[in-house]
Amino acid sequence: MAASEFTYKEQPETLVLFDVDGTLTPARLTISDEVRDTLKKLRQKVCIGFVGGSDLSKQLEQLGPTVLDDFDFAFSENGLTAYRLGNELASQSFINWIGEEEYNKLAKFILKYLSELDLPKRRGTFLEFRNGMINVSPIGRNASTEERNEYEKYDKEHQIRAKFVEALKKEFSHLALTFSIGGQISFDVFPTGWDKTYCLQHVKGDGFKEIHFFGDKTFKGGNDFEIYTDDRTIGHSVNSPDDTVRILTEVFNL
Ligand code: M1P
Repeated sequence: MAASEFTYKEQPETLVLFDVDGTLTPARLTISDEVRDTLKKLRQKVCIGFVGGSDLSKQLEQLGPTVLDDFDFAFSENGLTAYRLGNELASQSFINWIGEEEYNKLAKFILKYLSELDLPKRRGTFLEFRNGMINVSPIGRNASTEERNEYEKYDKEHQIRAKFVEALKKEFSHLALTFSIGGQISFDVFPTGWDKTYCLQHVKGDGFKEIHFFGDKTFKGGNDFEIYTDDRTIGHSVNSPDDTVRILTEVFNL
């Protein structure tokens, strides 16, 4: 049975979850009025939530300052930071899981590897420490949109991130870590299983009969793959926010 807070909706037992970058917004940019209006209409019919790899501060920038009110569920860092109707839910942390000693070794290895890379440009924030993961960026998270696009091309050609991930996998094979290249300039590191399927445990108690997931990185190795292929979800693969709007309009008769 649907939770009482959702019974005003036409289909309170349906949840639709969205990836952020490439699905609701262009990579690292803001949501358009068209997507916002579509989500408003959709929310009258079903429950909606986002599940992003980034931390909440990025989603506040991209989806707007009222993001916690605009979605029934807000999942940052794959659900390691989680909100239901604006209230924060209990969660775990990466540092508690890995421990200071192993994290030190990991951070030292990463910083050394980064310092030895030949790159045309470097900006700032190469290692970002988050609640549920760390994020590693060879160019640095302060890169502008133009610098991001340049780096992405360079990375495709030189496989910087792919080689980095291979080196980390080799060095830290004793830890159950997953390395996920989800965006343009970085990769995420988190305990295996703490991918986007992690957020599904937060909606278990709400009695959903159907959970849809929309994402763009649904291919093997992409950070939407696990939740897109999970038995608990109906997956929709999209190639842009426009594509998301098109499919939503069709599937939910908006
Ligand atoms: O949401 C996808 C990814 O978005 C960002 O990636 P990048 O900065 O490389 O484009 C990051 O926040 C990353 O953690 C996240 O998985």
